[in-house]
Amino acid sequence: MAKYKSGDILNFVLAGHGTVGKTMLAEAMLFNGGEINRLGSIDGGTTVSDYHEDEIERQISINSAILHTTWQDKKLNIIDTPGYADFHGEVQSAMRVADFALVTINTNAGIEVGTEQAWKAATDYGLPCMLAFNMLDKENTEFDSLLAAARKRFGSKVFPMGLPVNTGPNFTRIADILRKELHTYQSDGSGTFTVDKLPADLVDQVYRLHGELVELVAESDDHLLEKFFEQDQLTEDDLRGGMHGAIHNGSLIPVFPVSGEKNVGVRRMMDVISKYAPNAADFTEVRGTSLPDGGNEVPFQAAANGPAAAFIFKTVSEAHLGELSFFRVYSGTVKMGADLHNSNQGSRERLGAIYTMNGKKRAELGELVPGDIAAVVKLKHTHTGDTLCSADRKIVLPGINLPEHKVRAALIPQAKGDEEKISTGLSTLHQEDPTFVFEFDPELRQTIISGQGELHLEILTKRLKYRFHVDVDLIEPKVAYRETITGRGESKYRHKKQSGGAGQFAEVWMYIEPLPPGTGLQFESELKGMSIDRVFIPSIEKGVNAAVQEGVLAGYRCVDVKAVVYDGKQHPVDSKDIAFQMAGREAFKEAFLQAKPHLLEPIYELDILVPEDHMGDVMGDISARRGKVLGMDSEGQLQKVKAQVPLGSLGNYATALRSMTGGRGLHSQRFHSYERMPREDEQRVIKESKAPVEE
Ligand SMILES: Nc1nc2c(ncn2[C@@H]2O[C@H](COP(=O)(O)OP(=O)(O)OP(=O)(O)O)[C@@H](O)[C@H]2O)c(=O)[nH]1
Ligand SMILES: [Mg+2]
Repeated sequence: MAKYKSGDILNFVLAGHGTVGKTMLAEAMLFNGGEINRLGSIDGGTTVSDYHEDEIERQISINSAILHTTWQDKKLNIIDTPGYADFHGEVQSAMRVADFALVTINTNAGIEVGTEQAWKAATDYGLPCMLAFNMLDKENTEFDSLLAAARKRFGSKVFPMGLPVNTGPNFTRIADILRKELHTYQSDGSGTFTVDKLPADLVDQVYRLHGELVELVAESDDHLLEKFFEQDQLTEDDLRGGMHGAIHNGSLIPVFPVSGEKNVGVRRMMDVISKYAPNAADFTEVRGTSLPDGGNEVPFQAAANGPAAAFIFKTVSEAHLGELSFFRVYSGTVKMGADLHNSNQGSRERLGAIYTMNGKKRAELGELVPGDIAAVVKLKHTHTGDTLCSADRKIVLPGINLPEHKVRAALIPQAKGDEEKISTGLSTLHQEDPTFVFEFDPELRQTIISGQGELHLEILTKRLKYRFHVDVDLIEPKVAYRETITGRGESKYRHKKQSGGAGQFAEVWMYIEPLPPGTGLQFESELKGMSIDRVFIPSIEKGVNAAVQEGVLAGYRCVDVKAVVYDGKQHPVDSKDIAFQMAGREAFKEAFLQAKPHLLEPIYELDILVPEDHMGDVMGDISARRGKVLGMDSEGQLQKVKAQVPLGSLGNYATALRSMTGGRGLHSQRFHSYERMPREDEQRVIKESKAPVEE
């Protein structure tokens, strides 16, 4: 029998901007719950969460860590996510399986771009949120102004569950709004607190806030609201009874004043979470697409004794253990050895050993009820984002909201002959982490990998080295320019070869004209009379196609051109397919050069999120990159800039933006269109294309 019922399981994500103390807060929760007997530290590289080598070395979280502890007989499944923007995919996959988000904010820094990202990810999945105002043990923290800012940004439902009394290095005291009492925590990090009466100067404020909390909770539910109007208040029982629903439906967004590092306020936060936060039994209606009919998602009821459905939200490869697939059970009871169906791959999977994890520490688990999260080893065909289910009810659960790619690089093997190992490595890594993709671009003749940021790509190449034993370099990819024309061009090209062997003869008369953008190539014949045998038309077209692929000006594909053959000549013996191919190709090139040709460059559209005080730098940089700003909008306390920038001057924009804004800016980018290049840049590209190629 599973130890916990669905109603005893709470799944939540710790998310927020980078280095706001999420991992330390998780550490404090594990310590308070008795999972560890001392608090680790980031400096010492000893936290449960950040156990990977890269994380210890850089002192940031890179992977989300799946943790759990017990508090008041509830199982808290905590997913500690990285705040560094390159790893936002980890936040998305964690939110996908969580039931609520604990968005953590560094009280000194206020609402940051990572706070906004976390909030957006949570609301996109429809998750209720709570806020932890952290690091209150730092000098000069301003709890009140952050509270005001958060209410302005996230609404008046944002409500403090406590008021910090002595913020700063000696932070130990919090006035508790629900209980109307003063809690004084031990300063030794043990996390325990003593209870006292409120100090006289806080009584009024705390009682007033308690009253406001009652009103907020009453407003969350019609039945409670009626009672509230009748009695002009709620009983303490009604208040507590209503808290759960109010948090669940977003009518109350509790704020917890804490210091994770000093373990102050954390126990009380855990109390409130385990008593009132949404639990797995609140989500018995699960949506999925049934197979084989497909179509719209349909709701079905989760039941511990019903058919199984589980979602794989993360895959990691651990030394000595192999692939670990993290999953959440949505329906049915899942056991080791179970035969399940992978709906995404259409294959069968037998579950290996199931573990409940705390960072790298694992314990074997017999079975899992709906709502619980665990890891299973050595699945054969299952990847991140897949659904495993009973063969009697085949469904696909909704996938992960993957972030757009933000950086691209060309991957160059250091040694010849590694191509196959690299491609196996890349596909395995992509199956584990779908926020990066790779493809061989036949036009550029480069393997292009796209991901979330430079660090993301760097980590991937490190994984290629350690797991697949290949060394690669990342360089800036070539740019796929295009060639087109703005005028009409004509050519009468004669191809003639008589020296040695069989002769070749063909003459093609051709004109070309511009077509609207996005049309590509159109080839037509307006041949009249019998000057050229019709069997040669496909030969001419083949030649034109070859010229279009090879490019004329600088070796890039020609687009938006109509090529028309209207006359020509042939020879009774020497005219043949190859001769007309050659003539078609050269005629096109000649006509192209006369038709006012020019280069087009790919333009990318960017959405940039930055704090107001960095707007000047960001806008200046956009124009230095030959970009144009299309518009601005405020998004909470940040500015959102929409811009278009030529890919050729986009460089590593993610990194540039990070250094321009001290890590407070974010962007997303996508291809927008091809546009004409300025003359000067065009000449440079043409010149570079003529330069001898280094081998
Ligand atoms: N003073 C103080 N420092 C803290 C607190 N919590 C964390 N820190 C420090 O802040 C730094 C970042 O802490 P982490 O817990 O790694 O922050 P994080 O949000 O998990 O960071 P990422 O996962 O990399 O986004 C470390 O140096 C911690 O020691 C706190 O409550 N008070
Ligand atoms: Mg962390």
